[in-house]
Amino acid sequence: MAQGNKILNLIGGELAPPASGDYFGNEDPAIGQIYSEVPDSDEKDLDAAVDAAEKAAPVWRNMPAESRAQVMNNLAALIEKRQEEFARAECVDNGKPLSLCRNIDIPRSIANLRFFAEAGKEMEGETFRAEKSFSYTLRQPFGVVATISPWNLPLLLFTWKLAPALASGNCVIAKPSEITPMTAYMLSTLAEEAGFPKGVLNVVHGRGAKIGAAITRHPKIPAISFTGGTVTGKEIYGTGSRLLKKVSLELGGKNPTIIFDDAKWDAALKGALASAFTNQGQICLCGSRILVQQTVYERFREEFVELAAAQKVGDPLEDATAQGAVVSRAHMDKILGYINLAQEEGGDILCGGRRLFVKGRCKQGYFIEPTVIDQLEASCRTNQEEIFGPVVTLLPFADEDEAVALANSTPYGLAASVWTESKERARNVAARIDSGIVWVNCWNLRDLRTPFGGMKNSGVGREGGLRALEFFTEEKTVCQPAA
Ligand code: TXE
Repeated sequence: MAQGNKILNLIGGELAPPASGDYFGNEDPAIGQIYSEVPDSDEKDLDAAVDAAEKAAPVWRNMPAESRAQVMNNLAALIEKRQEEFARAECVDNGKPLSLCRNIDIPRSIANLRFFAEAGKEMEGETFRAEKSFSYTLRQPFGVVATISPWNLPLLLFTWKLAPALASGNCVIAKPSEITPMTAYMLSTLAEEAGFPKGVLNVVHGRGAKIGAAITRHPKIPAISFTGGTVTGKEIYGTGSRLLKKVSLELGGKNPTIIFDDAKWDAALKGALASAFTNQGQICLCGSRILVQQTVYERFREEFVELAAAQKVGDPLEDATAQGAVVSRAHMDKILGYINLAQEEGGDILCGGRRLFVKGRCKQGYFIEPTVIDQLEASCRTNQEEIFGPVVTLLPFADEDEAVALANSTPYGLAASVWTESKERARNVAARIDSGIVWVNCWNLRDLRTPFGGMKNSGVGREGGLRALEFFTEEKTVCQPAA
């Protein structure tokens, strides 16, 4: 798809190289080699994209919601036809197992487009009758909005933002992560065939500090939806709030998995394992602190470590692989740095703890052994900061109160999972945990209609369902004298 492996921007309906002509390398992390080139876009490209989006705005916003939905459904169908191609591209770009791309990333990306195409038809206003007046509300698109998305679930999170922005009648400037731009590029090559009018969907590739920062301060972009790291989120929020932009932030997590001694044992063990290591631990929803009731702590530790050590780490293209490569050398070094820190803080590495050298084609890839650590204080940096890799800590607790206190002891508040057979305890604990979502006896089960987002340093605002459509629209009250 990329000509000479060069990725292109989509601006005003044209696939175009960056104005500067500059590119940088895009690595396949499983082999540690550059395989494609990413446009190093700058303000010139952004201005062209914003101009094109502004021109297209009246066309798209005045199109009936059903027609917009049709175009989005066409795009979903085109991706579906090429599902295997997209899955392989995501696997190569990110390092995650191909099976995960086939079963989660690409199907969910298609589902995002279809879900919001339908939801866009459901947006409604309210009516208010009073003695002297009759008022009603209109939900109207901003015109031009931006989305900035990360590398851990590249197409899934790209479409999770893009779809509600489009469905609510906006033209979009979408910036995928420069670390995993390939599937967003592939999507952009299908926009014309899907029937998007030129300028409705613009994809601008490049570095966060350059094109991302330019998007954040652009005077003609009034709303930005961001998913990524907390440090970047704070920067975007700072600039955005000074310019009175509407900003939605979905940031990091340090999520607790809480295992009570009455939990269904095998389900809890498997749930904790999936929550710890799926996508190499690189999901903001991953449970990176496992809190286990003292009465079953020893048994859990022994069985969990055995399962973690048995995880098949290796070539992400192989069917048997459970854990692929982490996303980049820099990210691998960050994770290994945290493992060193854990040891300095007195942690006992129960399994893993090192870079893994895989034989064959992946010998220079960025793999890390599934790592389980205990004997750490809840307040130490390892237990407070987001590591975002295949690294979990175990912490014992005595009772419900201590479990809740430990769960709430970090600056984050994105997700938690609670494993217990007591319905009353599940209700009590769920109510007391400071996080945007609490799963009971499950993990990462998602109903796309439900609110999604975090408390504390995990974000500002909620995505999902109508809330995402609301974010991308302005509400207007129209008032007239009562008849
Ligand atoms: O993400 P960044 P990074 C966490 C995780 C990870 C850490 C840093 O802990 O180790 O964040 O990851 C764009 N203005 N998460 O640095 O930078 C960037 O180009 C505007 C959690 O790789 O936040 C990319 O498109 N945009 C997370 C997007 O922001 C900027 C997923 C996200 O990248 C910018 C990923 C700037 N100044 C990492 N700088 C989650 N919540 O799921 C960068 N970007």
